[in-house]
Amino acid sequence: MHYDVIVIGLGGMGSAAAFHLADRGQNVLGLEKFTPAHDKGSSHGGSRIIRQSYFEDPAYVPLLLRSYELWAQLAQESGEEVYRITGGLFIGREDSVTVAGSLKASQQWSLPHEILDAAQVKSRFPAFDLNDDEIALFEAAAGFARPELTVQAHIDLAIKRGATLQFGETVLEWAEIDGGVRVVTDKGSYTAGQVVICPGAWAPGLLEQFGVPIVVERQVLYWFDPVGGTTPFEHHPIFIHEAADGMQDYGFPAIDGPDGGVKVAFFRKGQECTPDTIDRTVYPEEIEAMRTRVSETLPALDGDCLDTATCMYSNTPDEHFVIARHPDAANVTVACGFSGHGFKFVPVVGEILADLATTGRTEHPIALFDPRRLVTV
Ligand code: PYC
Repeated sequence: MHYDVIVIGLGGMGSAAAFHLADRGQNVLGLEKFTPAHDKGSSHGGSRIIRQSYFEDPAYVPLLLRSYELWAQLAQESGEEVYRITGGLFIGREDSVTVAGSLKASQQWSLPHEILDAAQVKSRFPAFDLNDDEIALFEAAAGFARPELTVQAHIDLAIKRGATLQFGETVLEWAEIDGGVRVVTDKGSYTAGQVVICPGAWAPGLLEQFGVPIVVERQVLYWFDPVGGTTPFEHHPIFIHEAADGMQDYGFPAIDGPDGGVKVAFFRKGQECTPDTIDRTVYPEEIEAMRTRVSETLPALDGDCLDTATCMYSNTPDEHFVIARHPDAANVTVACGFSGHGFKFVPVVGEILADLATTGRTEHPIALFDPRRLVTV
């Protein structure tokens, strides 16, 4: 069967691309090896931080501003709370990447923000207990997205716009053919004028000749029962805290009620893995290390660990994304290497991928994501 565009992988990025393509009237086939909004990759775990004062690089800010517009549209059209604004604290020493980088992006793009010292943080958000040499940038526009609801919303809306989305179907190979691309799966063979590949942690296998070195990393998510109950955590900002050793931990309000606990994690502290070799067991010493670290900043999180989950990051060497037409395959567009900070961009990446697949270009500033900066073969 022939389509305008085939989207391979219907996680966060692929489901958004399928929606934006179908919204433009493209005849879309989406292929996903697992079930809708599954928990085997990188788009699950109940929550993902959204923020604009982007310490990774101010160049991301225009994309974030557009993403926020699209988050609002997605919430409106799906009727789901796909995101919530809670405010966010970015905590560390004044010269830490987290604080200095957030401030740089805020100032460069005139984003509303406040700088709070440890006492001001404690007075505004009593659950926090910062070291005296730590400060925080508070961004009122920060909050969290709901990954599973977001993926499902994009899937539902793509289908509503006429896309054909097939689950439980594994792509075995793709190859350029005259005027397009052939995609072979374990169930069939399809052709299209264009293919968009959103492989997530499967990038190293599916994009072997691409030459972009992506390292897949196991990540653990933890839900702690706060000592004294969840009430102080219910209307709480999201946070990212950078300790003196440079390691970042992050967390969310208590968003799943009194029995759900408070979700926290380390931002990058994982072991290299593949989707086939990832160890899904979470060990007591990992839970202890997380509890020790997070309770330095939030003493009440010294309580029981109620739940854990694992997921995967797909890291590029510079931790910037890869979004581009494939350098050697004119009818193929690729989005990968989101390096653990991509989910907040899901709506705008869907729009960019639809631009690239339909016109070969985009007005969005994506020079930072050019794979040629990384190609090793
Ligand atoms: O994407 O903002 C983010 C983030 C922070 C920690 C993990 N992901």
